[in-house]
Amino acid sequence: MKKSIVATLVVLAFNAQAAVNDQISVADGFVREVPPNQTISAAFMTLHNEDMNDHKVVSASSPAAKVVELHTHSNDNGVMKMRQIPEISLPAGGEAFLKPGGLHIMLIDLTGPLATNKPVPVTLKFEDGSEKTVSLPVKSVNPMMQMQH
Ligand SMILES: [Cu+2]
Repeated sequence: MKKSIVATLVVLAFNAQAAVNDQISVADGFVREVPPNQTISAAFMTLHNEDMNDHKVVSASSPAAKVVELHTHSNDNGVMKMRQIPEISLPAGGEAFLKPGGLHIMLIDLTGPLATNKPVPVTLKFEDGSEKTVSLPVKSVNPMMQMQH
């Protein structure tokens, strides 16, 4: 009897430590509205790591796009360029800001037109394999913030 209680506590403690998706909260998420003939878009959000350990997003997926990549922007001789990155760092107790002109989740080969009344599900995968799916509204973004791919 006592043994099984100990075993249960060990399992609970392990679970509490293991699931990164429970430590990460998502706010202010949206997907950029694009013209119906455009096949790429991007998702933006603020990720807050409530844990005392560093974590990271290692990949993302969405039924709205055939290819989903983690991207950032870099200034290449005055020209802002996007590039794929292997992960998005989530510092302990800190935030990662995914916003136009910075980090973003690239939606490539959209499977259909985006609609402002149809939220887009985006699934984030963390380094422990746990996942978090958020439903993001489609919003228009200042055209000046459009970036060349
Ligand atoms: Cu991009």
